[in-house]
Amino acid sequence: MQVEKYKVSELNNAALADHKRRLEFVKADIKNVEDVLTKLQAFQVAIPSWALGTGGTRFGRFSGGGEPRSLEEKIGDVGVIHALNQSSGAISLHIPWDIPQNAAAIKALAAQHGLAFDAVNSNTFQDQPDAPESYKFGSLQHVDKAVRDQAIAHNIEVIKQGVALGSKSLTVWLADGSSFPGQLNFRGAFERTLDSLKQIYAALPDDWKLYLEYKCYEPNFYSTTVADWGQSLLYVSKLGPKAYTLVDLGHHLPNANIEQIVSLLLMEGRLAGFHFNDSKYGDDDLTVGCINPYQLFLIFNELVEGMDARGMNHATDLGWMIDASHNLKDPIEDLLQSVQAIQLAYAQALIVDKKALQAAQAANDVAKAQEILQAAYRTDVRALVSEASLRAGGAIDPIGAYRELKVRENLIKERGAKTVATGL
Ligand code: RM4
Ligand code: MN
Ligand code: MN
Repeated sequence: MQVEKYKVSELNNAALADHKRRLEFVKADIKNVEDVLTKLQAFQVAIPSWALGTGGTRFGRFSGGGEPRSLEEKIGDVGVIHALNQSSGAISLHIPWDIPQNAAAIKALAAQHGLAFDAVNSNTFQDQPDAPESYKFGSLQHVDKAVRDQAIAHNIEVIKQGVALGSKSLTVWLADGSSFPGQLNFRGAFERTLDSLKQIYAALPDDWKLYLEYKCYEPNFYSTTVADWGQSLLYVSKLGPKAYTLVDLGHHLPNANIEQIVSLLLMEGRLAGFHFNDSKYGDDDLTVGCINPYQLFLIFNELVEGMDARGMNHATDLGWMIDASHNLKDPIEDLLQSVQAIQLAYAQALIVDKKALQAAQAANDVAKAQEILQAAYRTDVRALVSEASLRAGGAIDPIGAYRELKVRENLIKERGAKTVATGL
């Protein structure tokens, strides 16, 4: 379904007076407002192809209506999101959940919606029906070379698919690990995994990056072979300059200081980027910013500070991706909320008074430092995000527009009420 530009404009016109009033209010207190708006407009967050349908829990899946039945329809859904917010100009594919049969046609379709392909993701955490070897006891870590070879070959195949789509990075997330003490020799598993990763790394084109994602538990309950940022950093340091550590916000032990991890990975030049989501207990894959928006702001504060210190381009020098799953909400609404939460945190980080913060830090003025950070966090920057969207040709209120335009109702008419998308 195509979102008509003129309909978005009509809705924007109706909302314009209120929007302008809110914008003037927030602008009065912000010195660098044009800079913030320019940066917000440039900032794009990739939508995962596996999050466009309703996700399941361990016990069931309650599919919503009009879910995309094919990669083409998934691209159409990301096109809807991007048309409304002008900030979701990329899609990240999980293979083989999504296999582009005709890469040139898929690429052309994506381009029609203004979409590029972000990182491609391999999947060696599920057995495929026609595969000779099983990943029951791991993939790149497996004790049996035949299993490792199959997993390596799959990753190389995913790189090839990504090349055909114009992607520039491979994300490797491994479910490898062990569920019981004694099951695995940790050092042996590390060495085998490293050796497998080296073979994948060797197949990377020159301008590609390998993102190694860590996760402290699940599906293995005793150990995972890339468990935390230290272990990921160890692998990527041994692999070479094209390998980076990917931070998925849901993959830490409770109360981990993720912003500090982000700061240090950036300092080392090894931060790949993010799988954004939120969580209360574990890898809950909830809407970004729905549980702990302050943490998200603190992460962006480190990102802006650290990227500026290294002269990095905020929009292009890291991978910005969502990795979420929606059991109850309409996935498109959930993704619109997620992107907006990221933009809000980014905008708030951009308005932190950095000079004043540095001075407070140098003077050990703890209360002042907190005041400075929280002054930015407590600023209502929603009008700035709306203005960036408006200037880029999107909606002042993307979710409101999605509802007004009855997108889901139309998708149900087009696709039916009982469709099920591939993915989580
Ligand atoms: C994992 C991890 C990966 C994602 C899979 C589906 O927990 O977050 O990034 O590809 O889930
Ligand atoms: Mn992830
Ligand atoms: Mn995850």
